[in-house]
Amino acid sequence: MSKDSVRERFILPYGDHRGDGVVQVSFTLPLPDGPLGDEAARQVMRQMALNDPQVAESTSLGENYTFYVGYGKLSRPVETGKLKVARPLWDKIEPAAVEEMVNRRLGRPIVVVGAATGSDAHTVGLDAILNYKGFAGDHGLEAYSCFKVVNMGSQVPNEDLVSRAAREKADAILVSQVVTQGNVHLANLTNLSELLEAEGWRDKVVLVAGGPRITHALALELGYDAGFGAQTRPQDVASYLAQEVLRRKSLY
Ligand code: B12
Repeated sequence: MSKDSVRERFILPYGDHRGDGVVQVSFTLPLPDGPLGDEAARQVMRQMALNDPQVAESTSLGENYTFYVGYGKLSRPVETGKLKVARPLWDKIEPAAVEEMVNRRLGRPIVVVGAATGSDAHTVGLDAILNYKGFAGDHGLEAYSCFKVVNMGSQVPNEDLVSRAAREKADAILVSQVVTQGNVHLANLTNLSELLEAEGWRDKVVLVAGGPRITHALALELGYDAGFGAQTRPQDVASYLAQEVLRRKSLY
C-alpha cells in the first residue's frame, strides 16, 4: 500500500497541519470564571482523551457558570476502512424528475400533512421542508406540482394530526420534533405511531419524523418509515416520498 493511501485510511482531525489531531471543543461548567474553572476545563478535555489541553477562551455566563472554548490533540486515528456507513435507501432525484415521475406514474399529487406536534412550538424546520420558500435555496414541497401540502403548524395534538390526515386521505404524515428535553420527542413520536396503529391506519400512510436530533435509525426504532435530521434539504424529502409512495403502489 502506498504512503498516500495509508494516510487516507488512518486519519486525524486537521488543525494547523495534516495529522496533528488538533480539535476545538466548547462546553459550560457550573463554576465561576477563574483558576479552578480553567483547571476543571482542562481536566474535562483530558477525560475526552485530548492531549495538551488548553483553555483558549473562558466567558462568565453569570454567577457560577462559565463557558469554555478549548483546544487539544487527539492521538488515535480513525481507520476509515473499518467504518460501517449507513446510506439512505432512496436516491436523490432532481425536482423536475420527481414531478415528471409522480405526475406520469401516479397521475395525481401526493397528499402530505405535516405538523410540529405536542408542545413543540418550533415551526422553522417544518416550514423549511414544506413551504414554497424552502431551505438553503432549495424550494419546499409546496413548490412541486406533484405534492398537495397541508401544513398544520405547531403545537398540534397527535389526535388532530391523525384526524386531519384521514380527512385529507394523506399519503404521508410528516412530523417535526425539535425539543428533545426530557426525551419528550420520544414519547410524542411513539404516541403518534401507536395512535395510527390503533386507528388501523399505520400501514396506509408513509410516516416520517424530522428534527435536529432525529436520525433515520431512531425513526425506524420508533416505528416510523424514515427520519430526517439537521441540514435536511426539501429535495431529500421530495425524493424519498416520491419513491416510497410509488413503491407501495408498485409504480416504482
Ligand atoms: C428559533 C428557536 C426558537 C423559537 C421558535 C420560533 C419558531 N416559530 O419556530 C422560539 C423562541 C419560539 C423557541 C422557543 C423555545 N425553544 Co427554541 N430554538 C430556536 C433556535 C434558535 C433555532 C431553531 C431553528 O429554527 N432552526 C433552523 C431550522 C431550519 O433547523 P431545524 O429545526 O433543525 O430543521 C431542519 C432539520 O432538523 C429538518 N427538520 C426539522 N423538522 C422537520 C420535519 C420533517 C418532517 C422533516 C422531514 C425534516 C425536518 O429539516 C430542517 C431543514 O434542514 C434553536 C437553537 C438552534 N440554533 O438550533 C433553539 C432550540 C431548538 N430551542 C430550544 C428550547 C429549549 C426552547 C424552549 C423550551 C425555551 C424555553 N425554555 O422556553 C422553547 C420551547 C417552546 C416550545 N413549546 O416548543 C432548544 C432545544 C433543546 C433540546 N434539545 O430540547 C434549542 C436547541 C436551543 C438550545 N440550545 O437550548 N425556540
